Amino acid sequence: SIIDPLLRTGYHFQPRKNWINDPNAPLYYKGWYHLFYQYNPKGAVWGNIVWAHSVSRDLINWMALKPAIEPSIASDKYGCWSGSATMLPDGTPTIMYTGVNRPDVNYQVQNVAYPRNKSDPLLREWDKPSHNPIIVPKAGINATQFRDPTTAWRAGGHWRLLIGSVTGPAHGVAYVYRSRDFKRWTRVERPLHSAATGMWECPDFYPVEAAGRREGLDTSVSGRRARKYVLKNSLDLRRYDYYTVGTYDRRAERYVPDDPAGDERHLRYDYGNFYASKTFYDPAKRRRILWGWANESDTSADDVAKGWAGIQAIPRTVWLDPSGKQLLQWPIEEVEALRGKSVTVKDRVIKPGQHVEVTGLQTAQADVEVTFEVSSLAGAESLDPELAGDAQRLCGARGAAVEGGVGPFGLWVLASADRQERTAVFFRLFRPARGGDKPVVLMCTDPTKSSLNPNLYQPTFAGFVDTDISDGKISLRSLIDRSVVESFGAGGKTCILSRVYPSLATGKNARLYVFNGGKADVKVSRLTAWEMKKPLMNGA
Ligand code: DQQ
Repeated sequence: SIIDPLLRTGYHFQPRKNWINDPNAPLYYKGWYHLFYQYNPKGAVWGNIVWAHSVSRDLINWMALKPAIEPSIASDKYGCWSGSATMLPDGTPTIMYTGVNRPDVNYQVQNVAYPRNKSDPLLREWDKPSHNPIIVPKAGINATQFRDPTTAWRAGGHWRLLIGSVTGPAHGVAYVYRSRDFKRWTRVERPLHSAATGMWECPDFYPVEAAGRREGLDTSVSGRRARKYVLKNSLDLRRYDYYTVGTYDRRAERYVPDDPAGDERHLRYDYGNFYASKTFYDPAKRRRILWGWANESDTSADDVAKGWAGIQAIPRTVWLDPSGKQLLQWPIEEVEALRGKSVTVKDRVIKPGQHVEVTGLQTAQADVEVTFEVSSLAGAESLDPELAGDAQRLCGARGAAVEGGVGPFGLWVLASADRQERTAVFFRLFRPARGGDKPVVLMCTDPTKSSLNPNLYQPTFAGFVDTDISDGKISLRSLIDRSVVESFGAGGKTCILSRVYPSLATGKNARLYVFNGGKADVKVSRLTAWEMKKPLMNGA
């Protein structure tokens, strides 16, 4: 079993102990970042859900406060589930969240809470006004699948918010509710959007700046700046978050994805372990920040033995890619303040079948940035048309240990000295698919050799990288944190978070390598690895 304290993360968000899941109502107020999250005060499995609360000056060093929202009224007596924050025009933050109001079935209603003392920058106390619940499921709505209100946005005298649900057997749906006074909410008959994906949990909906511009927009921004919107849903059935980019017609209260097949293509924030995510607008640095939850991949018996389960991914800045077709994501710049000792490798050619260790620093808790260069794409493998559209299956069939043409090349992280244990984060190139002219770039995380412990969930995670690799260059960044490997391909086009639990490659015994499992030379143009310090983490 896994009770090695060296597997506990160092700089990813975690409380001192117990179970955590969804990030809730992230917000910035009077110089402090707030994060609330789903939390079981009584143990390391899901249950007894309250809103735990932490505050930070920099989104990296965290101080735990007492839970902000706990069951206390009829409409949240059996659980305070996920929700979001909205800033009212006078600067008051409000929280809207789902309450479970029946013991026998998970009957869901929506509640609101206000800060008791607006002059407290830490927003320690929250009041639930007597007009709760503010939204209840009426006829035609599945009351047991009706939850996770979004941040509300305002235009033309009306507030609007979304609630995730399902209609019929399997249509994910985002209902729109409108209000003038934030108290009485009425449903707009037609939902904002829906698709045949199963239940939509934790919807998120926000405007983005013009393609390629990194600046974020407040959720209520309208007019010319808010030409494009992002709609994200968390798929209960598949346990991942997907999004589309599209346009929002405020009058009709409808959202239309730009890509008509967007709801089938399933662009994901992250192709690994990342769920129930939520963004917020940070007015201090004018950016939109994404929080997402990563659960454990060990057994729940292990979680009980460890006394903790679940982390939040490193907050990511999100913005629209220059192509306008997808988002880019990058770890918030503040994480770089944790960088300590570093080692740089330059212009190092890795021959076919070779691996090179990056020595001179500890890498159990590290940040690695690397740029690879392949001299020729001529030897790239051809793509099996059966697998061409399915990154996950493609990588499952051609994992890190399967020799390729150009690639697999990348990093072995959290590796033991004998490399028996290693987690591979890598790229593999394929000749252009039929009809295409660009080589197909696959990014994978292969944890199948990550641990000698046999009782782990070790799925291979993969996504395609929509990048022009004609100059032969591609970059990779990995945030390594003891039992987390969080990777960003091609400047944040494709991201993969994976949980691994080495038995040998822990603490000082964790090593870092660059490997090349293809038939063509690969050059490391530049690699820098930094040891990462431990921030203040909720008193742990
Ligand atoms: N988790 C919450 C729900 C949400 C789900 C309950 C997503 O509100 O739909 O803990 O992980």
